[in-house]
Amino acid sequence: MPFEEVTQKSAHHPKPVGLVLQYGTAGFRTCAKKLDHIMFRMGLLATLRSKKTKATIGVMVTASHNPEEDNGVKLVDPMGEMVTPAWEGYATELANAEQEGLLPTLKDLIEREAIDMAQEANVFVGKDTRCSSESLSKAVMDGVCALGGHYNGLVTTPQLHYLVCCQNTQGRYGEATIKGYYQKLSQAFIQLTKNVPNRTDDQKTLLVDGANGIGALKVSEMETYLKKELQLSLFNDGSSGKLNHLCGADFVKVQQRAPKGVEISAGERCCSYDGDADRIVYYYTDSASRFHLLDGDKIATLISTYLKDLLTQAGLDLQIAVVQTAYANGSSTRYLEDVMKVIVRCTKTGVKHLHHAAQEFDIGIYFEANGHGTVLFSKLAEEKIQQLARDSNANDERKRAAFTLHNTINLINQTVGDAMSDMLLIEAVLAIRGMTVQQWDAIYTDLPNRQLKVKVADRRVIDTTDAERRTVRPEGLQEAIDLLVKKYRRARSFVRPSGTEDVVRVYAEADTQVGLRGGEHNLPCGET
Ligand code: 16G
Ligand code: ZN
Repeated sequence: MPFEEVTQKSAHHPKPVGLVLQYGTAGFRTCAKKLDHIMFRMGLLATLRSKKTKATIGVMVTASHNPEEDNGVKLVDPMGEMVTPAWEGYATELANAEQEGLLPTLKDLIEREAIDMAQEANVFVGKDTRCSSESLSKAVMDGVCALGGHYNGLVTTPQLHYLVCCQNTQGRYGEATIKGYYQKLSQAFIQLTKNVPNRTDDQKTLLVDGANGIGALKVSEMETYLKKELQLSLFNDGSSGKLNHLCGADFVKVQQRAPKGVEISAGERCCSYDGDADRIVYYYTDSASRFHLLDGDKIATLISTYLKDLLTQAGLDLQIAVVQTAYANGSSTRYLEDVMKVIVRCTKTGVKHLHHAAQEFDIGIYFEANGHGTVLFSKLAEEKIQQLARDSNANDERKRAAFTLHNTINLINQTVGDAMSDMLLIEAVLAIRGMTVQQWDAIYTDLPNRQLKVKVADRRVIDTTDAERRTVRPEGLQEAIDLLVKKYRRARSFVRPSGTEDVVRVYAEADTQVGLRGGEHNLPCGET
C-alpha cells in the first residue's frame, strides 16, 4: 500500500480529536456529520480485508431505519455475510486511532493479519438515498481508490450483499449486476405463480410503503421485470416525503399503526420497507378500521408452514428450524414448537447471530420480529432438491414439489434479509396457498406487547445472558422483573442495552392488554 498516499488523503478526512465510536450491531451508525473519517478508514479496511480474503468485499453506506440526519457504514464479507468479530474489532481500532496514530495502527493490523500487500484488492461500495450518502461514499472510495475499488452507486443493502456474493462465486449464485438481481428474482416469482389458477387482480395487487428510501426506487425498477404478475401501488416513494419519517417498517412495527401517506382500504394487503430495504412488515386494516400487523414472526410462520408442506410432498427428509430473538412474540414460538413441531432457536439480537444459527440446519428460517430475515438452505438441502427435480423415477407430485422448492430457493436472497425478495416470497406463498392476508393473520394471535426505551447514565451496567432474555447485572434487577412477571398469565419481560442507540430497551408481553398495563409499571402504548 502506498502509505504516503494514505497519510496524504487521510488529511482530507481528519478525525475529530477524542471522538470514540464503536463498530456495533450493524456497523458504525451515528449523526452523519461525525462520519467522514470513519468512511475513509472503512475504505482502507475493506481494501485490506479484500487482500486478506483474496475476494471482493462490500461497503454499504446507510443508517437503515434511522432518521435522515444519521448515517452509517458496514462491511460485507465475501459470501455476502457480515464481517467477522475480529475484523469488527479492527474496524473499531482503526476508527478511533487519532490522526497521527492511523498509520501505525494500519501497519500493525497488516502485520497481525500477515496481509500480502502485493495482492490485488476489489471493493464494491453501495449507498442509500440519504443526502449525506453521496459525500460519505466518496470518502469510502478515497480510502479504497489507491488500491482498485469499484463504485456501485445507489443500491439497497441486500442488493450489495447479493452483488458481493455473486462476484465471489463466479456467477454461480447469479449474475453480479443489478439487472441480474431483478432477473433472478422475477423469473423465480413468475415460475412459482404462473400455474396458480384464477389469480384475481386483488390478489395481484399490493400496496408498498417505500419509507421514502432506496427501496422505493429499486422496487419500481424491478416492477417491469414482473410482467404484471404483481402490481404494486407505491407510496412514500421519496418524491416529497422525508426518509423514515412517520413511515417505513420500523415506524409501523413499533407504533403498531399504518404509515403516513398510504391510502388503505379495509382488507387491502400492504407492506412497509425500512430505509435500506432489508426489513419488511405486512399489515391491513379490517372493516372496523382496526390495524393488524404481520411482523417478522408471522412471516417466519408463513414461510416455514409452506416449506414444511413442500418437503412432505417431496418426501425429503430435511431438518427445518426457525431462529428468533427474545423479541419474538410468545404466541409465535408456541405455535412453531407445539403445532408445527419445528425446532426453534433463540439468539441475541442482530442479523449476524441469527444468520449464524440458521446455518446449522438443512433449512434455517430466521426472522427478527422487526421484519429482518431470510431462509438459508444448506448445500446438502439444495443438492437433494436438485436431484429429485431431475429424478426420472420420482412421481409427479414429488417432482412438482421439488421444482417449486427449486424456484423458491432462487427467489430468496440467502445472503441477508431482503425486503424485495421477502415480499416476492410472501406474495408467491399467499398465491400458491390461495390465502388472504386475514387467513395468514389468523394462523395464531399475537400476545399484546409493548416496547419502550429508557435513557440511563450508562447502559453498559446492564449485562444479559440466555440470548438477552435475562439480566445478570445489576444485582437484583432480574429478581424484580421476575416478581412482576409472575403476576400475569403468559407474561414475559426483559431489558437489554441497545446496540445501536444510547438507550436501554424494555419489552413486555402478557395474555391481555390489561395484564400488560397492570400495576404501577404501565408501559405506554406505542412508546419506543
Ligand atoms: C440493527 C440490526 C438488527 C437489530 C437492530 C437492533 C443488522 C443488520 N441490523 O438494526 O438486526 O434488530 O440493530 O437494534 O444486524 P438495538 O440493539 O438498538 O435494539
Ligand atoms: Zn435496514
